[in-house]
Amino acid sequence: TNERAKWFADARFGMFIHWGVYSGAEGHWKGEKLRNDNDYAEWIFYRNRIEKDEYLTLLDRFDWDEIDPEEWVILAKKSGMKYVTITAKHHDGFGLWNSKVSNYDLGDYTNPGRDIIKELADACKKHGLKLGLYYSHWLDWEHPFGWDHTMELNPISQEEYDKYWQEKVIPQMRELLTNYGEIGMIWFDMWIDHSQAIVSKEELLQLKNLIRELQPNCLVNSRLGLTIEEDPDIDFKTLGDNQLGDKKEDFPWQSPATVAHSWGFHSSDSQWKSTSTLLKSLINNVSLNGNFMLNIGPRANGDVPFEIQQRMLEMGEWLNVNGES
Ligand code: JFZ
Repeated sequence: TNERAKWFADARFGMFIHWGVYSGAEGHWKGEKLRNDNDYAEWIFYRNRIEKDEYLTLLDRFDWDEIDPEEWVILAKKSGMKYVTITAKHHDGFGLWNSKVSNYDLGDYTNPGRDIIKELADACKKHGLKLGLYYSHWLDWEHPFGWDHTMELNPISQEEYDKYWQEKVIPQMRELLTNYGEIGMIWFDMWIDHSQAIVSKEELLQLKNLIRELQPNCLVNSRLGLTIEEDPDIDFKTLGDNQLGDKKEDFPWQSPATVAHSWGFHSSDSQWKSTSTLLKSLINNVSLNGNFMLNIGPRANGDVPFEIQQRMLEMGEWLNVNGES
């Protein structure tokens, strides 16, 4: 494996954090449930066709005095996790930091302006965990030229999409890789072949090259939209959501997983996996030299659902007795 990814291959266990404006909706909008078959709470902006300014009224439900990202890091640490990856920008296009590139971000909608990426970066440094940033590059439902992936809402041209790319994606990535110290990984999210997508291979390579230039040690996952087979410079492969590994590979890989169903907090989620099921998934992947990244979807006040905390802490106790360190 490549030198850059060695820490990751050894890390084994990480925390995924899905938290954003959608957390305030808890999977419901004006008495309606999420439309369509995809009931991921973080998709509500798109599924329920919410207007982009009205969507931000959800921020009124956030309790800014209560929110402390260090608590998420402490939970990760107690659970035996070695890194955390947060949704810096999910598909809704809203940045959790103070972005000078866009007005659709936390810095512009909190007073005094909050920067959750900075707070989380500081907490990670303090507790010795690596920081990963999820950045939705392909999809951005907020930008007029971002992609809603079906084009049913706003058909856009290749030129327009490139404008979104050069105006928002590239400069925001520059901010994230410049202002927060060492970033362990950028976690991209795209699940179709780039030849079928509006984003071009050139744009994907531009993005990867920017990361290599600004932070040569920062990892890039395969959901950038390039497979390891296609580009051996990709650091690790991300399997499908909740898909576990079934064989050893020549490269590092990872399964992203949820404790229930939705990634963002969803008040109707009730099918919690048991601690032993989650431990078996972790052990399965570790035995195949893989990684397991388990998600928390904190509420608008920052609280992690009790059911998730309990299971993660039990996993941490098991690892204390049976883990390598
Ligand atoms: C994506 C996002 O749409 C979702 O909101 C969440 O962030 C998740 C981690 O990633 O959803 C996916 C992406 C890829 C697959 C399935 C769901 N896949 O490859 O099976």
